[in-house]
Amino acid sequence: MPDQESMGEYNNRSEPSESRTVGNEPASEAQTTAPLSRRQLLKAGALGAAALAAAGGALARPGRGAAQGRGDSASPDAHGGPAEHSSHETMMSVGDVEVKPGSFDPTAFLTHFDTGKVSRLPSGQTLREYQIVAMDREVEVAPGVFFPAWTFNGQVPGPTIRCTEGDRVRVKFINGGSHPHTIHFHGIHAANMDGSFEIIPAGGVFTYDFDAEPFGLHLYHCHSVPLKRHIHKGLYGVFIIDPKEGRPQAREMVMMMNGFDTNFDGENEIYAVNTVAHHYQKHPIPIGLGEQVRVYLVNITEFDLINSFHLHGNFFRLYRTGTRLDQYEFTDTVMLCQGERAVLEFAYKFPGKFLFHAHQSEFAELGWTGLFDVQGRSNV
Ligand SMILES: [Cu+2]
Repeated sequence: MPDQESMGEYNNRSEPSESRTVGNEPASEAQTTAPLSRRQLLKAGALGAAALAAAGGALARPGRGAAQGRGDSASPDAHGGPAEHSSHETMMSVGDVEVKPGSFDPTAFLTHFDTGKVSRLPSGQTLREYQIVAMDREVEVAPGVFFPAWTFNGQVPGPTIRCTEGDRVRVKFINGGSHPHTIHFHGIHAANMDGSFEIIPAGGVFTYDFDAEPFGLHLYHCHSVPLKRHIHKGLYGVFIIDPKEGRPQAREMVMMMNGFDTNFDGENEIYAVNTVAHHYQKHPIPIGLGEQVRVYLVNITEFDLINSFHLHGNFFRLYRTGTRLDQYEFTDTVMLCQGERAVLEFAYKFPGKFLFHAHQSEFAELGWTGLFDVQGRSNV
């Protein structure tokens, strides 16, 4: 939900390189397509890549997705008309974001945890060292839709940092980006390790050094101003502090709910968990029948007040912020404000494909939808 007054200032910033062109495409080409709001896009009933690209305005780039898009959704005058497609077709973007060597793979990200370089301090305390480099990088957030992101280690979200309560965490931050950035970790630490005031200029280096506490599911993000810009550009990641006694055995995965304002109008045109719209709908997450699953769910979505997660055919144990092991809620939907997070635990009783998605229908249709593929023979 944009704040018109502040968004005016936001939109007026003078950075033609990112608001008018992508790569080598001149602004004049991009401007031949009238920008569509995300609501106009939904009215059109088409989430083909070409329609998304049109909504992205300057960010549209002809490619696999656009080439595979239906001709009618590619035509600008089709957008205002009635929906002509079946609901199955309109629920998902057309085409796929190809995972190439070195590019972001949401499937790999889902279960990748960076536990750092481990050593022991003279005191006996475990030391975990990490390196995070801020860099500008274009990210394909839907087929043919490229977002000029600011990233941690070249990916959005940044790497999932994981440690155990009581560890010493040392993060060397190198600002290889084109703007001043910081890393603000959620947690209990000294004021000068908070990443709020020590802004690191482009080319600068800073080492964050603190004890990991409290255990739970946290996050980190840039805290330079304007904050909403630095966050929505992609400078965020998940920060997990495990309890010393651990959590029960489970198949673990990280889901960061995010969105992308691809035409810089102060609203998101694309929604996802882990950046790529509909990725887990096109590439369902396989889990075993009866297998214990743990989802580390974090909401970083900018511009919208809340985001949510709804699980089909099941209920989950909900541990808010993951800071208590003995207290949970049993539900099938959770709503989180920006920066809020929750640990979700469940196991499936029936095999088959089950949706999970934002319970805001609009977010779900603009990319925030996935599938669990529950594999196994039912004995129920
Ligand atoms: Cu920043």
